[in-house]
Amino acid sequence: MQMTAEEARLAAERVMLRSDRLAQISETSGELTRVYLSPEHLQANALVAQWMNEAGMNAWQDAVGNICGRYEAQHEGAPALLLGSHLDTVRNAGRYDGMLGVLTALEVVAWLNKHHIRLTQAIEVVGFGDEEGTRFGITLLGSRGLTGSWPQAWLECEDAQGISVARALVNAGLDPTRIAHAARSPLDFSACLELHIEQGPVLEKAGLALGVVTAINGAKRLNCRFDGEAGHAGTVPMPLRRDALAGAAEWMLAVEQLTQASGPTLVATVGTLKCSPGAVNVIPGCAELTLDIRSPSDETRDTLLASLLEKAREIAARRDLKFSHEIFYISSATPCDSGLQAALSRACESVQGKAPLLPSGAGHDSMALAERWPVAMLFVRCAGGISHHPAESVEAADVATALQAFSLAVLESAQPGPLQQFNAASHEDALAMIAACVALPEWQRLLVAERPFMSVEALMQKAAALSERWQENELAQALQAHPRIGDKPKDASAESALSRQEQSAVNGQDRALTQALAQGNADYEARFGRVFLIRAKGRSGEEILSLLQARLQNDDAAEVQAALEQLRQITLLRLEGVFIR
Ligand code: 2AL
Repeated sequence: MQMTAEEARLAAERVMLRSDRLAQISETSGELTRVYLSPEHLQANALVAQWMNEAGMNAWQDAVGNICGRYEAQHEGAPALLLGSHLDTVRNAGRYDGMLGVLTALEVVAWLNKHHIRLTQAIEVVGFGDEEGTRFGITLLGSRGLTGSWPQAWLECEDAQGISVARALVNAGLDPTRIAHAARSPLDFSACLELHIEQGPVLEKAGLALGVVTAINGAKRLNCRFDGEAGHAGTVPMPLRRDALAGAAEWMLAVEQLTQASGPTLVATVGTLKCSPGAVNVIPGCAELTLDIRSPSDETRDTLLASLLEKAREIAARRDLKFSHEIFYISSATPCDSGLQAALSRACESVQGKAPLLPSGAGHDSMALAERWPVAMLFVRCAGGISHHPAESVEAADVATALQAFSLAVLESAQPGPLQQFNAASHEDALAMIAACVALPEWQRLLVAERPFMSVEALMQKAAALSERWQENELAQALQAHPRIGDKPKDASAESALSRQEQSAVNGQDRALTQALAQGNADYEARFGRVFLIRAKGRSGEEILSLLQARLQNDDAAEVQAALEQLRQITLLRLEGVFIR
């Protein structure tokens, strides 16, 4: 079942009309400005709630003013896939930034509802009340309501009229003492998908309607300064000058060149420059400038920043200047979940043949949501990359393509992943899911008893911690039926199937290797009285053989520890195979 091109075309038409309709709800006539907790915000919420109801959802406004709707799963109360974006705007805004994500999410649900499709997970659509931070200068109030990470101090922040967040909540009919009621349990949502306009020119340049976001860029901002010596513009010969602005200028060009040479996803900007004394006939003694540097990876950002600062120091030394800097803002990059990215990529490939990957240079609700849930984003091309401007625009045809792709990704993602299955399964079924990882019933039982797990990482951590308890007894027990390395397990058990895959490097044709391993296994068994065990995945036959020979030199106690370590590695790799799609 898939949204047809005609269904998508009609749904996109509705999205365009509804975007126009929402754009009329503005505090300024003739332009769009809709800020958090304003009468217009509440009006937009009411309209979206009505559309949610029409799409077969139950709608409610939460304790921080987000408008939320739930489309129930096959079984009531199942965890939900969260879709949505924000309904607030900057001043004199465009009509798609944020709203497109809410309106397309509604269309996906309306389509499910029309075809009576209930998924294993529910769908919740949220129109966040504040992402832009236009009114109070603090951002992501809506999504941070859901994550439960509103600092108490936010209630005292004031708008330009001196109205505090607390007062604005009261004025909007909300209760500042009930903020925590907006927070959702980590188990409420399996994941979050946000569709958004790109707000940049990359997709338009590539000639594609859709792209999959790899990460939301992290940033650092710095105040920088070159100090030299002011002097008479007429009397000081060129070689004797210590011109701070000339040093800064040389550095600015180096920033541009080094950043460009560092790869397409890094950006660095010198956005302000002030020189003093600042007179036509005076050599600049001081140049102050700011640097903004962003990247989808904190590591590559910091590597580039180190080389930019090194360059500044080198320029300063050569020109007899002093360079100094201070970092005044840091935000970490938000990587998108790889499984969800893959689902969005498959969906994009299916509707537009290609799935370009790109980072997001702008901040989004998903940044906050990622504190609790896996997130991913689908970008839609916008004309000229223009955003935060009334000229912001998208093509209805692109919205139709986006709806087809987004609905495919939703269908795929709202079916339960292995972690949800494991969390929801009966005790016996959950045991069966992990039975082939290691033949240790007690370890299996303890792991199953620890359910539910909030994430695969949490499960892996618990599994690793439980495996740290293993001793010689567990080793003997786990190895009772374990195949020798180099032997092809012949039975049809799930564990044997895994073992065959893992051992592919030594299942090959190399007779000399096979013989040497057989001899090594026999020596090992004679020496230690159990099967030689090694994590085979990722290792060549030669490496395995040389490790086998090295391990034969171990004393008994050291070898127990070495074998246990291998057993842990094999078990955790198998567990990853079960839970990471
Ligand atoms: C194995 C096995 O089955 N998988 C693996 O990585 N190593 N067996 C063994 N004797 O080392």
